[in-house]
Amino acid sequence: MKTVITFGTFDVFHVGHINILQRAASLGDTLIVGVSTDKLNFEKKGRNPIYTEYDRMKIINSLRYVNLCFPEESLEKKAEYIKQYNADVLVMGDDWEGKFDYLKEFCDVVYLERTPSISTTEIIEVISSN
Ligand code: C2G
Repeated sequence: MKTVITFGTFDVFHVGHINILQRAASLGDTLIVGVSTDKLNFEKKGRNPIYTEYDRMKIINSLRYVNLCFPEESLEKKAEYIKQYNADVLVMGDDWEGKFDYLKEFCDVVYLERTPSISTTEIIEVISSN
């Protein structure tokens, strides 16, 4: 049995998120998703997500190819989460290419291509300009 783990904010959930989660799930038998907390997001991006962490986790939890999701409290805790959940593979979008190679001592690290032409930031910009 192979366990895959991935992380993200998944704010204003869109098809790019679906695509990466589906591809991540297809790399193993179990998919575990760490969802960034509102606090972590504020530290990373200087703004709060549109959807709260509770709603973002509820959306991720409702996907049939996600087996479990948990709050990701710190970017630096990835090694801890990988060990805690016995993950065999870490999947990240290629916007993070190379950034998590140091975790290769704990599991395989795979970067998947992002879906072009869609992002939470662009969706927010389009909505607020209308
Ligand atoms: N993604 C994608 N294609 C897009 C947009 C996003 O494949 N068009 C992927 C990202 O590469 C990421 C996942 O969807 O793997 C979640 O994206 P974000 O919510 O933007 O994640 P981020 O804020 O980068 O958080 O510990 C790492 C962080 O939690 C990652």
